[in-house]
Amino acid sequence: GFPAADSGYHDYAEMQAELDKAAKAYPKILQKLSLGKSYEGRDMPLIKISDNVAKDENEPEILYDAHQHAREHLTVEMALYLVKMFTEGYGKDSRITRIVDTREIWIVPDMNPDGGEYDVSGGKYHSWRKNRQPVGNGGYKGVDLNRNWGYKFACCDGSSPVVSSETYHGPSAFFAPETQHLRDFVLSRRVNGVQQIKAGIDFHTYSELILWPYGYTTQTTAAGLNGDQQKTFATLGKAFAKSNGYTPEQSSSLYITDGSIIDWLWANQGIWAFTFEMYPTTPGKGGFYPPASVINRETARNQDASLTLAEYADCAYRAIKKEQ
Ligand code: 0X9
Ligand code: CA
Ligand code: CA
Ligand code: ZN
Repeated sequence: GFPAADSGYHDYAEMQAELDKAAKAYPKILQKLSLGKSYEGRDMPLIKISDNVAKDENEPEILYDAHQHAREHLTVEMALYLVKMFTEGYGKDSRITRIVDTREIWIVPDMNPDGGEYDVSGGKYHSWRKNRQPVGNGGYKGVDLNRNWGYKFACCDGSSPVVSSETYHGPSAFFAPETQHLRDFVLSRRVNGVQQIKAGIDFHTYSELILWPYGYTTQTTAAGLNGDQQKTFATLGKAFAKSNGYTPEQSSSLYITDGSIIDWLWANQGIWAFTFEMYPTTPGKGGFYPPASVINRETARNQDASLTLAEYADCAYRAIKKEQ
C-alpha cells in the first residue's frame, strides 16, 4: 500500500470498498458494474450514475476515466470525488440533481489497477507508468496504455517501439486488456449506430493542463476534425480553464502523442474528449506524488469543469452557438 504518510490515498482495495459503499448507500442512482479484468486479473470497476439507474434511458452519456498511468494516483481520488459529488449532491444541489436526472454518467476510476498496485508495493513509490503485461523476450513489462489506442497507432513518433521505454506503445493497438475493455465498453454504447457517449474527460497528472485532440499532429484541423469542431473543443477547454485555472491547449502543444485515448474517442466515436492533467504544475510541488493533504482541494477544483462538460453533452456545438 501507500507509504504511511500518504494513507489518505486509496489503494486498490480501499477504492473498491469505497465504491461498494456508494453502491449500497445509493442503489437508486448508482450501479457498480465491471469493465473486465486487468492483465493480472484485477476487476476493473465501472460506475453508472443516473436517475432510474437500472434502465438505459435516452439521455446523453458522459465518460470520466482515470489512472491510465500507474503513478498518477491523484486521478483515482478525482474519480472517487465525482462519485461522492454526484451521490451526496443528488437531491441537495440543484445543478447536480439536474445532471443526474438528465444524463447517464459513466466513471472508470481505475484503468490500470496492476500498475497502480505495483507502484505502491512495499509501502514505497516505484515511479511506474505502464501496465504490468509482459512485453518482448527480455523479461520486460508494461505497455503505455495511453499510446495503445487504435487511432493513428504508432504513426508519428509520439510513442516508442522499444519494450523498455516508458512510452512503449505495445506490439499492436489494443494489445493491453485494459484498453481493450474500455474500447469494447465504448463500442457497446453505440445504439442503432448512434454513439450514446457524447463527451468525456480522461484524468492524468501532472502539469495543470486541459488538452484536446489531436495529439498525433500539431495541425489544428485534420481528418475528422474541422474548424467548427476545433473551435468547439477550444471554447469548451477555455471555459473549463476559467473554473480550475489550468492551461488550455491542443494536446500536441505539450508534445506529440500517438495512440492516445482522446484521439481515438474523438476520431473513431465522435466523443468530445479532453485530457486533464491535474495538480501540480511542477516537480517541486510533489510531481506525481503530492501529499494526501492536497486531495480535497485538488479534486474539488475540477467539480465545475466536470459538471459543465456534462451539461454540454446534449450539444457541444452550443459552446460556439452552432446548432449541429
Ligand atoms: O503523455 C501522456 O500520455 C499524457 N501526459 S502524462 O504526463 N500524464 O503521461 C498527455 C497526454 C496528452 N494527450 C494526447 N496527446 N492525446
Ligand atoms: Ca436516467
Ligand atoms: Ca442511454
Ligand atoms: Zn498520464
